[in-house]
Amino acid sequence: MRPKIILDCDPGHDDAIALLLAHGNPGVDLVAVTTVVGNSSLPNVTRNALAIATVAGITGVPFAAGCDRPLLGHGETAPGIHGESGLDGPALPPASFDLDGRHAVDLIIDTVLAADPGTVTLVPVGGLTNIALAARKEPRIVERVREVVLMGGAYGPGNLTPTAEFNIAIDPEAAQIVFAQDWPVTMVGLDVTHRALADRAVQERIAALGTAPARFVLDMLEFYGGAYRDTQDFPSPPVHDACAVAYVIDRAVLQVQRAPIDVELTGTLTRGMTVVDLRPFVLADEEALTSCTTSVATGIDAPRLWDLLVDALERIGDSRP
Ligand code: PIR
Ligand code: CA
Repeated sequence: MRPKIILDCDPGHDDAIALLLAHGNPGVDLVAVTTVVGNSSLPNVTRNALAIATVAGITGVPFAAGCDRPLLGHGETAPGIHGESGLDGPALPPASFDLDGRHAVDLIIDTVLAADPGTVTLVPVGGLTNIALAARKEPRIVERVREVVLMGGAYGPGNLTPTAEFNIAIDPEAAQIVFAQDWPVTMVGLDVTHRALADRAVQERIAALGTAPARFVLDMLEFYGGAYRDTQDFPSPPVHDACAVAYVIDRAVLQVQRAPIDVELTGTLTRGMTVVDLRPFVLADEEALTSCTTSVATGIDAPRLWDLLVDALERIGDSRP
C-alpha cells in the first residue's frame, strides 16, 4: 500500500524541496498540504506553498493554511536563512488555484478520518502547532494515523540555540504534545539532516535536467546555500525537510533507533531541546523499548536521498506549459 502523506510545512527552501519530492515520487500519495507559521509569517509561507504547487504542476491536492502563531508566546521566524519572503531567490509565480476553505487543523482531521485506518502518514516539517491542535481537537486521529515522521529536534547541537532545533523551539509545548501521543513518531533531526548537503555535484545533476522546476530548485539552493555559508559556515546547504519525506518513501535512507524522546519546556538554557534517552542500558532493554512509540534517526544514506530527489524532479519534468 502506497503511504498517503499529509505534508505540514512552512516553506522555506527545504520545505519546498520536500514538497517537490513528495509530489514527484510515485511511491507516496500526497493527499494534503497544510501550512504553519515558522520560517516566515503564515501568509508568506502559504503563498510560497501555492507558488511551489504552480511551479511543479501540483493539482487536485487540497492546500490549507493553519496556525499563525505557536500555542504559547510569539514564536520566531528565520529571515536570515530563508529571506524576508520565506523563499527568497527564485521568482514566485502567482497561485494557480485557491486554498481549501478549511483551517489546516480541520483538513488534517478530515483527511485522516476519511481514509482507511493506518494509511495516512503525517510529515510535519515546521513547528508542530497544527499537529498538536489536531490531536487535541480530534483525539481519534491518533490511533488512525499510520505514523508521524517529523523533521525537527536534535540529540546533538541545535541550530536556533546551542541545545534546541528551530521547529521544536518555536513551539515546544506543541512538540511535547506530538511526542507524547500514542502514535509512532520518528524524529528526523539535525543529527542526520546536517550530514546530507546539496553540494556542487548534486546541483549539477539537477541542472542537467534543464526543466523549469529544476531551475527553480537551483535558484532556491543558490540563495539558501549562500545564507547557510554566510551565517553558519556550511560549504553547501542541508535540505532538512526532504530527509523526512525520503524516509517515508524509502526506509533505507535513514538509520533509525527506537528511544524515549521528550521535549524540555522549562530549562533556562534548554527550552525546546529534544531529550533523547540514548543511555546504553535503556537501549539494551528490548522489552521496555517495544512499548516505546518514539524513534530517532541516527544515520543517513545521502546518495540515496539525492537519487530520490533527482528522480522526482525528472518525473515532474516541465510541468507548466
Ligand atoms: C532551517 C530552518 C529554520 C532555521 C534555520 N536556521 C534553518 C527550518 C527548515 O525549514 C527545517 O524545517 C528546520 N527549520 C530546520 O531547523
Ligand atoms: Ca521547514
